[in-house]
Amino acid sequence: MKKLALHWQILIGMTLGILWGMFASGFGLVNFTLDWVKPFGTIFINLLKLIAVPLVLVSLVTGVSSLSDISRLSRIGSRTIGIYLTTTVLAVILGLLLVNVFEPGKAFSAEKREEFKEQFAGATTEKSSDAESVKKQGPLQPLVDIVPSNIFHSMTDNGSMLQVIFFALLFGIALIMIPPDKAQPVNDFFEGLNMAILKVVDIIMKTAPYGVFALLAGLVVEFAGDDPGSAVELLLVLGYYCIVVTIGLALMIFIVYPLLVVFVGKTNYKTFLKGIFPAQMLAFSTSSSAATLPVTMECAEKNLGINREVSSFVLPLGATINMDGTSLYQSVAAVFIAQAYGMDLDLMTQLGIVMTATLASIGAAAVPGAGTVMLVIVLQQAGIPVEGIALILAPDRILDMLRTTVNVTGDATVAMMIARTEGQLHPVKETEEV
Ligand code: DAS
Repeated sequence: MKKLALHWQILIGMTLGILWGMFASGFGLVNFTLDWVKPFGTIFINLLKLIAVPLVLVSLVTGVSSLSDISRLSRIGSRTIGIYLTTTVLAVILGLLLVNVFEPGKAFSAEKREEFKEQFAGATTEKSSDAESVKKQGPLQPLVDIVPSNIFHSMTDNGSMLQVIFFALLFGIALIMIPPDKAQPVNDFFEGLNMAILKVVDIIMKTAPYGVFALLAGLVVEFAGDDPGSAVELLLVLGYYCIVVTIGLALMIFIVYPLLVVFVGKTNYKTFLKGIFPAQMLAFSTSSSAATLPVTMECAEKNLGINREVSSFVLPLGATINMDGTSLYQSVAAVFIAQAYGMDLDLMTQLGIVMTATLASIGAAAVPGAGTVMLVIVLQQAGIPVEGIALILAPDRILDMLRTTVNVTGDATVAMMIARTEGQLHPVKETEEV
């Protein structure tokens, strides 16, 4: 029997995981699932994070050093960042339009809104301390944070992917500038290292169906607990809020990106979606653009025919600074909380949200929940009660799965646009598809 393509295996793993979670929460198997199933999901995510940094470092060095000249790198870089910023601002504005039209926060009853003021008064103080530390650092801090003082520290769990990218760019440019006979052995070494790392990605991906099963089983039992029938009104309004976010994210996937892929990427959107589907499924299951990056790059190269010169630069950068799904979510969440507290935000405040949600999504790490931590900055800038974040924490993990899927799709869209306009596409070999 022909082996099922990876994305169908992942989809089956996800479905069985959700079904197991629902069964477990209804039949008192919550602790069993958290103790004996969820850890395999954590192992899977760790494996992906293990390979993400070495992959970015090595593929970026090989990608950059293979560029014929530095002028092409600066052209690709400036165009990539320009398009990333444009799609992010567009996502924020779309989010603001939707939340002001649908007004999900106003669906709460008046007494519920009063209740929020007391109930959430002391919550999420640690989140505001995060924002405090970020605010104290001044306007150029995001620029300073890009330059690493110790590349080995940048590669650790609490390091920074942007710093790894900075180092890889610098090192790759240096390889272009030194005499070819001196650079060749280094290029050969990195080429071999890159092949080995891609093989590791292949091995890890064979465990994906099992990893996502465990991830989603754990998520469902955590969200439902063993008392699924609680707080009906809160659930209904949160459901409405989730629908508004989901409509925005769906418009990005089915309207905004198709226009860019078809008219600039000159590629059939169905082909594009099929090619990036494994990465989307993984983004959905892991809620981490960084953990998904190895697969996003493999899909871009093997399924979409994007040359490594582009994929190794555009995708790691996108996973770090381009989070359209996150920025749209932050704009909806901020206004939803303001509405729940009975606040009407004027146009200037909402325009301020466009700027802060764009910056917050650039600064958000490509890991689960990062967009919610950075939401604190958006709320503070707009004068919205930060404790309101507690309102939206319950469905956050599920929305994180959806917005991470949009983040990854947005990165792949820009990679497709750059590859097409730079003439950096190669024929796709059916046998090699992920
Ligand atoms: N989970 C983040 C990512 O990996 C996005 C977010 O938290 O908003 O893209």
